[in-house]
Amino acid sequence: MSRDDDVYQHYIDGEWTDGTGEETFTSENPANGDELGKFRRGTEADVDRAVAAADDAFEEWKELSHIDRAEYLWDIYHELKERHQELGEIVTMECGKEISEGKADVTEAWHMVEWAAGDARHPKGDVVPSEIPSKDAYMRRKPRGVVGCITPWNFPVAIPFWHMAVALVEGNTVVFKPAEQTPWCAQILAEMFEDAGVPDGVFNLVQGFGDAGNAIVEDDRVDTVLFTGSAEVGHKIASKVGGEPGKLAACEMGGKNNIVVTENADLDTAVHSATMSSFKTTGQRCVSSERIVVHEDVYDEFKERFVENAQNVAVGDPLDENTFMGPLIEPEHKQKVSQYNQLAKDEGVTVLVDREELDDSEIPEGHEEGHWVGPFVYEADPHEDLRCTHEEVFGPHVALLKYSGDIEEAVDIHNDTDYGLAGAIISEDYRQINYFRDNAEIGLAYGNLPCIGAEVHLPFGGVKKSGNGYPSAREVIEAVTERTAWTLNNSKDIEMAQGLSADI
Ligand code: UN1
Repeated sequence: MSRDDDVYQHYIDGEWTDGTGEETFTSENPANGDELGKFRRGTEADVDRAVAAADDAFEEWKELSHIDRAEYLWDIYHELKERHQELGEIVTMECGKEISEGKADVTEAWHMVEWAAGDARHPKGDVVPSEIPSKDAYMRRKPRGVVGCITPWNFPVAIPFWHMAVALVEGNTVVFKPAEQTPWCAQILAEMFEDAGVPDGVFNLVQGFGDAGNAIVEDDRVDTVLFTGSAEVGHKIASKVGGEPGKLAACEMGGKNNIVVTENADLDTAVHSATMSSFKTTGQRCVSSERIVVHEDVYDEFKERFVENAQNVAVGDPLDENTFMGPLIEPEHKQKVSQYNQLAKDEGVTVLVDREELDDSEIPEGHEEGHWVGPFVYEADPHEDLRCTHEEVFGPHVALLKYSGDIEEAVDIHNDTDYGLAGAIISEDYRQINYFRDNAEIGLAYGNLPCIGAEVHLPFGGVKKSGNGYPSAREVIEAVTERTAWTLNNSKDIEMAQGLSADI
């Protein structure tokens, strides 16, 4: 039972529990305001119990083989696949992404599980020739211990598995604090861990807010903190944990991502890629694009076609397959997006599309309480230091920035933000494409594609303000394992590297 008195509980040490707090909170469907469930709000004491359970469980869990640990995850993999439609709809109901995205979230989760569990059958570690022929040297990985996973609402199934799947297969135990906007999805994941028979304490769920997340970050028994979310919170976590010897944080944060469209770009590809990058998930991906940098030779045609798309993309019920954009996640976020739209106007940009307030006729019946907003598109001078073109909005708020020079100028404009997560170039000239690949300051770079839709077996992370290690996908192994450099002497003589004398 994950519920008592209609309030969902935490999952700690293999048990569903109310925890110590009195407070509860509700999850609401952002498309219509319907209540989806009531949840216990976790306290520092609940985190303390969860970390203690994870710490105890680590001793036995780390002794299992990778293959045995992966067995539990294969069960979850099958369940994710079997329940694809149902879970996709739950993702859509809880976070408002249109249904194909809700289902893709679940698919991405099982891809991550498949990657991590499949990897258990691949011997890992490097055999490195020693400079002394009688010595063998190699690198062994060991789990770090307790891993705290703090995840965002916009990929409520995929990102928890980005964090947890590799961590668990490598032998770590986990304390999971999901975003307070999507506790229902987290609850279902916890039930999957219970159903799979994962040993008590290996996986723990504490529902709640920032204070619970902070308790994870501050707990000395937590060895690694994995965080995906806002730059503001990520920077605090990185600096707090960075000050503690032996503890590690890997944080993946936001972006102010660009699409560069050069003078020889295929405009069908350009308009298609920019529309997807800017408006899928209603702009609420950390890889969403809010800046389109377009060469003057193709600017007018690109603008006309992109504006037409922005005026016409279907905003509406995310469970309807014809919808392109669902609602924003919550009223506070709608207010933030609206403030940035106003800021752009105050900063003197030329507004091209303003669908911030949708017509009543666009709002589906029964969805009047949704947090609706449509695209907002404007043109601005790329060389002006405007807040609206440099700060992350996390919404369908897009600047068209015209340039007239060569690819170097386009990439300079591209790099002129504090962030460095994702970006794309649309060009038919391989020299321009290669220049972008080598000089764009980002972790995820795409050619002739949208800048969304990364695959789990590639590294996922950014540079500058966007990243501080990789809490996800393929590279997460670096954050959840220790490396031991092991050197064994096969001779009776002791011979040292670097010509160091072994005489005593
Ligand atoms: C995020 O942007 O918040 O690359 C995560 C993508 C997805 C993950 C996005 N695979 O669009």
